[in-house]
Amino acid sequence: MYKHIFINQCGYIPDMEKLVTFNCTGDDKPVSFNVLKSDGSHVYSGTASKRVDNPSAKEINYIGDFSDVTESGRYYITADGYGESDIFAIDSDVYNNVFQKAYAFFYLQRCGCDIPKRAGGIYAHSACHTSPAVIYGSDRRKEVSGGWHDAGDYGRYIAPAAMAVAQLLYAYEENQCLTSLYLSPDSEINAKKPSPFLDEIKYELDWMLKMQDDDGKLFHKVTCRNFCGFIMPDMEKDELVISPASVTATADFAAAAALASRIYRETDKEYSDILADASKRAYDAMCDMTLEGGFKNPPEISTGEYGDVCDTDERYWAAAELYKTFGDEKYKKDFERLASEKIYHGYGWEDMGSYGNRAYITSGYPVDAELAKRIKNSMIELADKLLDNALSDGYGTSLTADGYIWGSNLYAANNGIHLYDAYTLTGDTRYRNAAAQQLHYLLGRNSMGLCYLTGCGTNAIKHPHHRPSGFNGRAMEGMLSGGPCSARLDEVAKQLLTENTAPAKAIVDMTGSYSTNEVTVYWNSAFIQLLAEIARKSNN
Ligand code: G3I
Ligand code: 9MR
Ligand code: ZN
Repeated sequence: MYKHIFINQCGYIPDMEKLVTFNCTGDDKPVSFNVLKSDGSHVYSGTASKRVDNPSAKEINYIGDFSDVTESGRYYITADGYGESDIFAIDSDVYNNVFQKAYAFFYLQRCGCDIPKRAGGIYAHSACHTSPAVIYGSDRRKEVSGGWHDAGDYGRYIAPAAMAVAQLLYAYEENQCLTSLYLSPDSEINAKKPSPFLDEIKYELDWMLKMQDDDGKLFHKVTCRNFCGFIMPDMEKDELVISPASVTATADFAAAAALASRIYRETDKEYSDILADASKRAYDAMCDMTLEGGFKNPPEISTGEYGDVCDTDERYWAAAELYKTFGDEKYKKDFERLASEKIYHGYGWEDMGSYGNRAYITSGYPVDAELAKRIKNSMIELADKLLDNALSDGYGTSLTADGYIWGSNLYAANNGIHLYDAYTLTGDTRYRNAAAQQLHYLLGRNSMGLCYLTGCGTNAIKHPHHRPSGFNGRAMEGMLSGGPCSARLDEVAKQLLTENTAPAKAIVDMTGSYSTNEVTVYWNSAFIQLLAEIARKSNN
């Protein structure tokens, strides 16, 4: 049955703001609705009177508020002429299972080791991509096994890896109540110190360390020359090639390793020192590097490019992060010089300024108070724009109609993080509420009525562009789909979507649609960081 009532299918923490969206297909007037317990007993009546003309979904929406329902239980919402919503739960631990699944994904993306049947189930495989890779343009070979497969493909790329590591470490810093609940699908990992959560991130960092050349630079990526078919990772036997070093990879690694060095310092001094040394060597190498126009795929290589014409925000992040960890004056000077020209923002793989802002304004070493203030104001200004968007959207998303680009769900999640930053800076709960709305959007309160995280909620994505899922005919659980992309950039999207398709509905839940329905480790990391922030106990 077609749905007209939209909520977060994974549910709500009791004292959260709870909003429901009605897609008006009949009379354009406020909607009287009821909240019922799953046994049919009535608990609440309300009227959805906030009317929104929604150009992103090409709908008229009415928004209702049922925040007053706070008792733990299972519920659904009904309204005359609109039918029934999905069943959802209200409970303080409602996101624990969602978190567990979304994080177990990283273990299942591991490259270069056996994923045994007892841990991987149908996604088990033997150690993949273990042969030494040839360095592009040379006869040299290098052992670079390990790390996570990036996405639906089996490439391993440094820029998005650095982003994922940073976001997961932030999640750890911000909500250890949640991250300490994590249990790896591989029970042997659960004995690892200090925690299975940090052990998973170390798996990626160990690989990133191998991607550093003797001169301190970071190779951009390691992949086969082309994407393989829909096979399991241990079936991809083509030669591995290491692409040339790039400024973005080198700067991103310097930054992520500095951040990690700080966090592992408390629990594993030796590892922290290894990361510190590698970080500083990468930073020094970066200072002497330029790469006009950014990394471009060599002609023989057609895997993900992760090109980026501007590497200043990566240098900016590196300078701030190394200053926060090591305190050397030169990093401070570098950051302040770049920040005096422009304050950058972004938690993406391409725009990374926000990581730098975060490091600088939370540094334990002395900072320029006036600059720190300007950065904070700029962060709040960005959040104000996002808050405005969220309040004017029928589903509370911060995306505007032109924001449904490749990986739009990443931008929804990251905007939630920007909003949460403003909450941290000001204590104004409007920002936190709007941040939470981004989570609700991803988990079902959207015009597709889809839970964009596989294996969760009542109506989740079932056919993501993900090779192990496609090969087995069953979606791995806990993966965030890229989400609506109105540009129609793959054959399936071209065939099934039209120019008239509403931007927020430009998604095809079919394996072939990589531009709307792929998954990546860095979309999941954004989701996990947002979840960790929203589920913080100190919020409640
Ligand atoms: O930066 C521009 C922005 O200025 C403009 O307003 C906007 C409007 O179109 O586009 C922005 O560029 C987008 C770019 O990502 C940066 O975010 C492009 O449209 C968009 O097509 C591009 O998509 C990237 C895609 O690769 C194609 O290059 C995705 O972000 C990126 O996640 C994806 O990465 C792939 C890897 O290559 C291979 N592995 C899977 C992975 C996920 O699909
Ligand atoms: O599977 C690939 C996916 O990870 C990438 O994001 C996407 C865009 O670069 O490309 C996918 O691979 C497709 C290739 O580009 C064209 N032939 C079909 C491949 C998917 O089966
Ligand atoms: Zn592999």
